[in-house]
Amino acid sequence: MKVTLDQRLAALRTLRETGDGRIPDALARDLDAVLTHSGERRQRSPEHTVVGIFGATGSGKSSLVNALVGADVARTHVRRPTTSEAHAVVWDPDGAVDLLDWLQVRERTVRDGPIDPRAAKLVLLDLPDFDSVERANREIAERLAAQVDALVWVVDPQKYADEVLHAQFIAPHAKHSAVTLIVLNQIDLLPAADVPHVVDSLRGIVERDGIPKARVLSVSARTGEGIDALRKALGDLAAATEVREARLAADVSTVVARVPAAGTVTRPGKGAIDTLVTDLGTAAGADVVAQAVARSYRKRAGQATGWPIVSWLLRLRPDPLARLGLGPKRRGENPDLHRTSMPALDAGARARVSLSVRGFADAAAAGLTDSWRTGIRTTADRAIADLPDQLDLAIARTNIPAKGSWWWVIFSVLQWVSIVAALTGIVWLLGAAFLPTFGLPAFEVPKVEGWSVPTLLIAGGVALGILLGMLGALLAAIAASSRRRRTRKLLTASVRTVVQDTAVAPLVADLDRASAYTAALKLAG
Ligand SMILES: Nc1nc2c(ncn2[C@@H]2O[C@H](COP(=O)(O)OP(=O)(O)O)[C@@H](O)[C@H]2O)c(=O)[nH]1
Ligand SMILES: [Mg+2]
Repeated sequence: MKVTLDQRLAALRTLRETGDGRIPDALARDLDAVLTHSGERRQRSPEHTVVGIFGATGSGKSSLVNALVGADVARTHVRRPTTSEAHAVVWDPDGAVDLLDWLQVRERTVRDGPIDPRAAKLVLLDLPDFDSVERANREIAERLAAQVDALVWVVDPQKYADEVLHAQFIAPHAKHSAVTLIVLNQIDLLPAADVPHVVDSLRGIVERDGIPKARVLSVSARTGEGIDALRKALGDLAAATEVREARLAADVSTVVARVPAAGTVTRPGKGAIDTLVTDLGTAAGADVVAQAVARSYRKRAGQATGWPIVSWLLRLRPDPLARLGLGPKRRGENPDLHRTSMPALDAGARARVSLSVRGFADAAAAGLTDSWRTGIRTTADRAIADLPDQLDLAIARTNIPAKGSWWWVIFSVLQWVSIVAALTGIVWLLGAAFLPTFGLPAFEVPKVEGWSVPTLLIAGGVALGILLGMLGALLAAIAASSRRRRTRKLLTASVRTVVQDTAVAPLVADLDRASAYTAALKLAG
């Protein structure tokens, strides 16, 4: 599928946006220049073809323009030492005025009768020497070399092989070959037999400049030899409606050739994200909290279901959850204010967060080039700075299972029943033993199968109490460990949200940006 200039320019814009801060400043400026230039040129007369005549001092640019036009419109060496301003020759000023204003070409000559039937919309520019001693002149030539639709390089037999001419001026426009003509002027100064050799030699040099496709013509502005062929060549350029686009396309190619690749993008897999979540959860104290939930549960279960004679001792121990500033949320309580007082992210934990996030980011950036890796690291650093508070808040906001269990009440009631039974037995026995000493009537202690009932009550009460205590402890241990797992799961879910929003999403956004950049580079190039 052929990519249109519009698509390439759109891709160039994407490249500029996604590459911002990732590509060298000078390149970014040149991308901007191409984007601005293309936008501005396309707003102006697309029918006109602006052809610039470029060359060194004395190569005969002005003479050539005069020869082409067939009149002395341009100032030549004889009358004035140099051409210090661009001078335009137009045949159809309608629409060309705006174009010339944009090109900042003030000197204009309007002519009748085009130099070629197809060149009615031609705009011919006689330009200052690109090697002028005047800097302002050189700048005009350079600026217009970037703006015109087609370029004609004029060389003469003495200086056609000049290194500076080729290396600094022609070669940088290599991508513009489709809109470039190379003209060897002043062939009247060469023996006719030598002309083909010089042209061949020039063609060889131009090929080495990287422009194998450029047309090379030989002319004499003085004798008029070859001028008709040049007129025809300019007619070809003017007739080719795609010339203007070809120039812009060449600009895009030239600048895109300098845009560095971003490397390969590797998206973090589910495994890597899971590991990061687990690591950061641990760093944020999720394990500590889960452990505290289990311990707190066992402690409170012990208080509620243990043998009351000894279980009250448990009350003296502090609740591990309360110590962390966590516990069941009270109604109307703002969870944001309910910050944990646990040492969630001390220096060590912060170091672990930093290490995990860096490792994660480095793995994601592994295939990328330096500037992109640096960008990803900056994103990672921002995440590392934000994560401690976010994680702390996530842990504090999580509604952890800190309430008691329904079966504690049953155990509690049964424990009191066992106590009451034992006490009843004791009082009964004491009564049976001591009432007669106070002169009160003695009573028979009833027996069941040879066992005295009060003794059975005491033994049964104590045994029930101990049994209930042991069973309660067993159930509490099982329930506590399930709560520990549930807490870890809840905390992991909270941590995952934070890690996703604060670390993974921004890093993936960076990777997406690199992908968009890579796709744009491919499309624009
Ligand atoms: N013999 C000869 N002289 C030329 C030719 N073209 C230009 N000249 C002379 O070269 C000198 C410089 O010409 P000019 O057009 O001012 O060159 P510019 O500086 O490139 O604009 C002038 O003296 C011209 O007469 C040519 O084809 N043959
Ligand atoms: Mg001149």
